[in-house]
Amino acid sequence: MNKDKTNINWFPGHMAKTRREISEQLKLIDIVYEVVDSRMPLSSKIADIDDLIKDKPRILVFTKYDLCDQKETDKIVEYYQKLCYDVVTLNLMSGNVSSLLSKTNEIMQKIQADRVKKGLKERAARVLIIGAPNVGKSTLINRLVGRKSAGVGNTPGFTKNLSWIRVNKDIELLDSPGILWPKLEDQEAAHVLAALSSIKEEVVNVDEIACFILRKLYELYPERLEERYGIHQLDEDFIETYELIGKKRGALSKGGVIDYDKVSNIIVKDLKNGYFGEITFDRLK
Ligand SMILES: Nc1nc2c(ncn2[C@@H]2O[C@H](COP(=O)(O)OP(=O)(O)O)[C@@H](O)[C@H]2O)c(=O)[nH]1
Ligand SMILES: [Mg+2]
Repeated sequence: MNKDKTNINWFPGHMAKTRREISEQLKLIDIVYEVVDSRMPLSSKIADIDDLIKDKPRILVFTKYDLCDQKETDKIVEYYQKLCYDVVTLNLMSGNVSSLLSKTNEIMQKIQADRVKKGLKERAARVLIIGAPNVGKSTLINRLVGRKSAGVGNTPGFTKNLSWIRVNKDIELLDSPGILWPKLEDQEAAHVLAALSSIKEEVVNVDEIACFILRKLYELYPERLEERYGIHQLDEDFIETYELIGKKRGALSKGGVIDYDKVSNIIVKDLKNGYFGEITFDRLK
């Protein structure tokens, strides 16, 4: 079993283009919703986001709050609040986004006052959603918009027309979110992302991710490993561990030997399906 971490180095070529497009769109935007996954708010946070959005008002939206270890995630929420971020935690499965809407209106009041001072009319808040793949951007858009998915008009003058969706009388949303990538140079974060499925399965080695998950659970939630697999300790090369899990879960190939590939897949799927309970893989340093 290869227990060493290889380099996850997946960096799509169109990143520079996306950043340029977002920075053009920002001129038309009042507020940015920066979306992160509550199970990994640090690892899923976009690289160099502050350079990109500068002093544009922003709400840090923690999605999947229902899936996280709230005690640990709340420490990270508080960390950002101390840095003067506006933070909202959401369970998008419940569909309740009222905390985000009221925070948006709160921020917008100041922007409206500034507009009026400049002799401009008040208008609906224009919002752009940005975040890494799989953090819940599309789900958030659907929750905000509900069934009213019709565009509310185009703003010409850019390479492509932007189309806005009306959330309510106070808020309009740019119809497509900005997809950017976290700092993959941080290999710990890259592995957390891969484990919690923000990086496509084709570009990561499933054995490696499975071993990373075991190591992480052993470090942070050892009792969950014990509950699910009856494991009290990890061995150096994971062979005994795999044998134990394989036997417990019936991952045998013909002839009754443990099928290591199957075991890896079981571990990755168990995490994906929430069988280790509510977990948060990020910790503040
Ligand atoms: N349990 C739970 N699942 C969520 C939440 N938000 C998103 N998801 C799930 O996360 C997955 C990725 O969401 P999606 O909106 O497609 O992410 P996007 O790639 O950022 O657009 C989907 O399976 C969603 O159902 C949430 O708050 N709670
Ligand atoms: Mg999407």
